[in-house]
Amino acid sequence: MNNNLQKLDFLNVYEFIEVIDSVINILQKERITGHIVGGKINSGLIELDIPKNLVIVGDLHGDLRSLQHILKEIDYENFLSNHNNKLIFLGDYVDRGNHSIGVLYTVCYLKRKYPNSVILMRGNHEAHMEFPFSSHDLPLKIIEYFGDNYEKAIHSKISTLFQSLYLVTIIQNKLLLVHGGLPTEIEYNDFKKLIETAQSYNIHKKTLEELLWNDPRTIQNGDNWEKSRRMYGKHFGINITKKWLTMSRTEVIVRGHEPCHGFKIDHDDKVITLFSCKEAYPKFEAAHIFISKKQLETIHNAVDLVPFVRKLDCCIKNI
Ligand SMILES: [Mn+2]
Repeated sequence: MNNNLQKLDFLNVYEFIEVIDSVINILQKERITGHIVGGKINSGLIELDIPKNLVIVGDLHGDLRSLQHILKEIDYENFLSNHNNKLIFLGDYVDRGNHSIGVLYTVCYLKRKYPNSVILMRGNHEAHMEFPFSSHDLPLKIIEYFGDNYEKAIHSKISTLFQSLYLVTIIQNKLLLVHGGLPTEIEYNDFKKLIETAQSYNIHKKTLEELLWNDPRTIQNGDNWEKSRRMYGKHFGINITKKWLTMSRTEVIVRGHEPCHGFKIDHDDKVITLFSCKEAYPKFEAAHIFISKKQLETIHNAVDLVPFVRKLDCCIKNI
């Protein structure tokens, strides 16, 4: 592992702020130019051609060890040096685990060094300003790590970073990636219009809430959605999934947001949930997806993706 990523225990506040600042600048520039190698950007939406190789990482929740294992497993320096390869994070970098600061630093370090290869998406844990909840322990971690003096300044920078992260990634004709789920009150084409006409990064708050907080479920009463047991968001049904897949001309939804044994499949094999951390969820398993262009071209549903899900235990044995 690269030196800068190894000595995270000695990370100082200036290094941390510097990397966060750089990534804010990169993300703002990406939105202004509307361009990333192999794709185009429209505010919170990225549309990519099928990458040469694609890695997808789900929720990390401050689990630096799992993240480092994944990076070793994919030989990240080699992988990311080719900007036709993409490493996409589905969000939820922080809270629950012990190393939120280390995970945040690492993903930002990667985005700064390999801006065209790394895509950082936004999870509900990166939207505590809009949708506050009690398990948001990042402010405490900032104090633990850097002391009281910097908490406000760092927190405000991190909030700017979070608001610049991507909400939906489309891999042309194949995958739609989102942290939580699909909105029930708006359709994909209207979402696209909303994104295209948005003057700022803000989109309708209800839509943002659903993208970050929704979960796929079988809805019993034949409706398109039901109330969620979470504080925010809804359960969306298979009809919503089908509608969004048709309109976005993709075949599978890839999302995070729920602990599972590495992955789980919903909605007639049209939705796969990916989970990539273990520290805060010892009863569950961590995994990531690694798939080449050729392989991705043969994918038509979530079951087809399963051979390309790599569980963390396999990675640990291989190191
Ligand atoms: Mn989540």
